[in-house]
Amino acid sequence: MIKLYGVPASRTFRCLWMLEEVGVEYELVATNFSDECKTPEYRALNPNGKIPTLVDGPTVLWESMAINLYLAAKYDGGLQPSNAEDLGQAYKWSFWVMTEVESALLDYLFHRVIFPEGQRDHKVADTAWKSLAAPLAILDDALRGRDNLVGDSFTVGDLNPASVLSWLQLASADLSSWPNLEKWLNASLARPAAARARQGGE
Ligand SMILES: N[C@@H](CCC(=O)N[C@@H](CS)C(=O)NCC(=O)O)C(=O)O
Repeated sequence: MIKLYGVPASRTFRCLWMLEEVGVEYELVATNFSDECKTPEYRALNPNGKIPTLVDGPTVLWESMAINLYLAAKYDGGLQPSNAEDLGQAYKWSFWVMTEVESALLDYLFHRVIFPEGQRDHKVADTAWKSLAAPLAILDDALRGRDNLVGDSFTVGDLNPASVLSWLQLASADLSSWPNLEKWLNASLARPAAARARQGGE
């Protein structure tokens, strides 16, 4: 059976969401991101000592976006774009969200919400928020007049960026400047599979 190592309140959520969408049987092997992912046994699977890691038979994969692109391609959950052109777009949004958005969004989340008040640097949060305006506007433009980023149904090309941007919801960020993005993100995160993933799956 597929094994996913991690905990829901981490980037593991992204892959749990994908597994729930795909509907394949899997086991979540609870592995936290402090000490449990630093053991020699775990590092043999993922030398980075980070979660998540997916083990599917002989295939061992790390990097959350790669895991999800693999699951979409391998299992027939309807989340794989139907042609090479749309697949290219799904790769684009997956790499883009990791390179252009994730780091600033994490700064924003930690310094606005996660750290205890005394450890928050509001300047870091403000700078991060300013730097997010351009990429969020790009996403908003791409979603004008459409429900999905890629093709005409929900695919991994939506799930991957939405799973990263779920941190905006966690931070209760005001998205009213980007109404197309806000509508798409709310609709994506309201999917039953996303709700199950937040609880760590069934
Ligand atoms: N690019 C990796 C990042 C993985 C990552 O940083 N995971 C965090 C938890 S959300 C972690 O394991 N951190 C432990 C550490 O940095 O020591 C991915 O998307 O899978």
